[in-house]
Amino acid sequence: MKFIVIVGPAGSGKSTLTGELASHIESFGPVVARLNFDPAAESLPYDADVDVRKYVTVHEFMARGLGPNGALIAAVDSLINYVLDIRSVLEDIKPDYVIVDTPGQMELFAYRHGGPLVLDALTHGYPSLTVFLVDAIFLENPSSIISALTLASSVAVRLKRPQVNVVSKADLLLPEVLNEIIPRLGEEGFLESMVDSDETVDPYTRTLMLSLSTALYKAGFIGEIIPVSVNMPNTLDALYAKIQQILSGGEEYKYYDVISRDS
Ligand SMILES: Nc1nc2c(ncn2[C@@H]2O[C@H](COP(=O)(O)OP(=O)(O)O)[C@@H](O)[C@H]2O)c(=O)[nH]1
Ligand SMILES: [Mg+2]
Repeated sequence: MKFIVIVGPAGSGKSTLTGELASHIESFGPVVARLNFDPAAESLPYDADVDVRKYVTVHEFMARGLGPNGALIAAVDSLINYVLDIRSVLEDIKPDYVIVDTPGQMELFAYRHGGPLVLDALTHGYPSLTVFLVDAIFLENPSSIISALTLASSVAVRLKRPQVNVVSKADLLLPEVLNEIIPRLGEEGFLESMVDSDETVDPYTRTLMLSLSTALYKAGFIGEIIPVSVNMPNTLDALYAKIQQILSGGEEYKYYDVISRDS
């Protein structure tokens, strides 16, 4: 059993990718379990094999007086009580992969304790990785690219497992972004050169953006960013290949795409 944890902001395509990637992987033979880990999900575009809403829903916390956001946080925190049950249901299914569809409230994973804690408990003892989704609409200019990648890096340092960064809804990308910008993001100095040529930013913001770009590059964090669209099966092939490459590496797998470049 290997866990593929899909994380990303609300609307970035996590639930859709969970369903489509599961079917895609199954078409090659492996058994895949779809785990809905979002207690606030209204409807899902796939049949969940395990659904946390069987154990907790945001509605019961809202009925106790919490607002929607507080209720979700409390619901995710309370999942710690059910993780053993969920693991044993999964162990009975005996899947090769479990795809975990998470809530879009990024604070759960980027700041709060509960998100990483329940994911650690869920995946303990099994190989796992994060697939972080950046919505195609956030890749329009250097500042949105940098802010998306810094959010991705916040998640990586909190979840502490290998992470594949994906641009979701790649079918919506302008051809020049898909063909000329994304493939070059991992090149030394490329993001900095985009920042330099952006005349809309003031000097302070430019300095901050350049520092962040260089830091993300040096940490090997930009590496490869995989464009994925559920409407383009070849992109699902590329994502599955990357997942297999990382998860088959056992203890030896690389933390990110590329280990720190100046060491
Ligand atoms: N064009 C396009 N739309 C997508 C893709 N993946 C998801 N969507 C749409 O994006 C919206 C949000 O998707 P959803 O999976 O619910 O996002 P989540 O909130 O992250 O779970 C839905 O309307 C999906 O149909 C994609 O690859 N291409
Ligand atoms: Mg969803």
